[in-house]
Amino acid sequence: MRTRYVRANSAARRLRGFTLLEMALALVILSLMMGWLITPIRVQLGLQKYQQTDQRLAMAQQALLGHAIIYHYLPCPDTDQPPDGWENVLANQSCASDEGILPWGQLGLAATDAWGRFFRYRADSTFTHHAQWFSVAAAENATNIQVTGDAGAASSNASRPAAIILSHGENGLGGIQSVSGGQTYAMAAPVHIDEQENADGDLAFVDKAQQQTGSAVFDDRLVMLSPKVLIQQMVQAQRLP
Ligand SMILES: [Ca+2]
Ligand SMILES: [Ca+2]
Repeated sequence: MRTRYVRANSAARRLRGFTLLEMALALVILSLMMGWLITPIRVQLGLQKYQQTDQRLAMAQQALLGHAIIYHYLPCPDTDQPPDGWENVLANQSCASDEGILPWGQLGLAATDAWGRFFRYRADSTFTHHAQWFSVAAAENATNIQVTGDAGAASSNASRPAAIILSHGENGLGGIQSVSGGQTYAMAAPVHIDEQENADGDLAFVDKAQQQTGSAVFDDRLVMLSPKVLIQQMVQAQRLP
């Protein structure tokens, strides 16, 4: 009787031990599988946000063209703090500043990129005066804004757009974050030299593929409005001679 009891007891213990080992193994396998699954999902979500941001930038570009065709000038940047989505124009009909936030409300666009940060917008003053409309000659000679592939390469073949719209990318550095309830806060300053160029408020910008230099990341997204395209569209719409 006693022997049988001991045998049965040890068999039960062995069974219990085996089950625990199995459970541990199952947990290890499960956590590995979760890791494999979650990583691609994370990558996919990241890509989706870039795609969404690129779409919004393309729509903003079209909206600027449409605005120029209707009103004969580009809108001024929104320079309110916090931004309200509407341009800031001075009494003399010029812009309060050539650079600020894209006036999304006025253009009927989404307020921010896919990460919830407002789009930076700079327009050449040639194209933004609300009373003195630009001529074809003035548009062709507008060379204020310079977009290059890398900072410091401004002398070699810079593009000279009429305006640029910029998303500060996934890291958002140099941008303004929109928080629900109308709250906003400034993001930290950029680390990458070319992101610094995009956030310093001057006439030079950098447009290139994502890049990591040490711990500094370049992930900005930029679209330009070409003066040529602008003139072409306005002539077609009979808004320019
Ligand atoms: Ca960035
Ligand atoms: Ca700059």
